[in-house]
Amino acid sequence: MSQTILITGATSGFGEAMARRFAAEGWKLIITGRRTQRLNALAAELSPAQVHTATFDIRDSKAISDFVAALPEDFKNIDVLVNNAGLALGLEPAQRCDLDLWETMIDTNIKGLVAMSRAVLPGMVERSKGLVVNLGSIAGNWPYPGGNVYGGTKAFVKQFSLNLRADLHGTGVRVTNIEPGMAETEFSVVRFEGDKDKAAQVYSGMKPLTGEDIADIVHYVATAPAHVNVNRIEVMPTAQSFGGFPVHREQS
Ligand code: NDP
Ligand code: 8X3
Repeated sequence: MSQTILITGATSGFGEAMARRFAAEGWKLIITGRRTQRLNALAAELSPAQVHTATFDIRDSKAISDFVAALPEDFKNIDVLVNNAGLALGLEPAQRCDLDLWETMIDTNIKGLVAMSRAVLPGMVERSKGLVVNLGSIAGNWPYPGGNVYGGTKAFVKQFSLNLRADLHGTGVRVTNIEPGMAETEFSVVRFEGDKDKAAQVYSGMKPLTGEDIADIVHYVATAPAHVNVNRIEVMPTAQSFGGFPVHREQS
């Protein structure tokens, strides 16, 4: 019998690539996002794969619980939940940031992910089977200028993932945090409020990760034997590494 994967944020980037990958491997898909047309187009493209689509804003916790309660019988037993929907907004230093943008990141990357996990976990625990894959980021491990609240949300996602493991001890339910570096999706277009040229500059002259790279990793984690729990995977493009610590020197 084919397994069921729920992927949030499947209208572009990682989520869309995961949907294609898991459909090709014969999984049943539940795909979500705010852009209905894109979800429908993806479902049509993936036919004859069994795909259930749902349009809602991940920041709306009532919409999440209603969505999970109303899942069709065929899709109720979720084997894998990928908490992928998320975003970065801006790259300004903290003292100049727009508080609304900070709150949007917190509501989406933290509160949305937490609410979806809370809605799906009871079924997994009842069935003694399941996997939650969270999309963290290198930004949750390493500070960088302008990363402020985005990095803070991803540090939350990492620690929440590890704490879920502690709570789920003995239930058979697995949890993995995926922590990618630079990947070319719509991520930077969103971060720079639709400025495609500015977004393209981020990846200019280097080979970034792709949605397919992340889909490969998630597929590996999801198909590892039931006794194997991958706690965390941090992955970067080869062209990206680490810098030193900047020192501010006083003029003499
Ligand atoms: P994209 O912008 O391409 O995709 C983001 C997805 O999230 C879209 O499908 C979008 O759907 C969905 N989403 C955003 N806000 C909401 C919302 N309020 N309600 C419902 N869905 C929402 O970016 P990526 O694929 O790159 O990002 C996926 C995840 O990976 C994010 O959590 C991101 O932080 C993380 N990540 C990305 C990296 C990168 O460099 N690209 C690196 C490390 C982590 P819609 O707009 O239709 O609602
Ligand atoms: C996205 C990667 O380095 O832009 O999470 O924060 S980075």
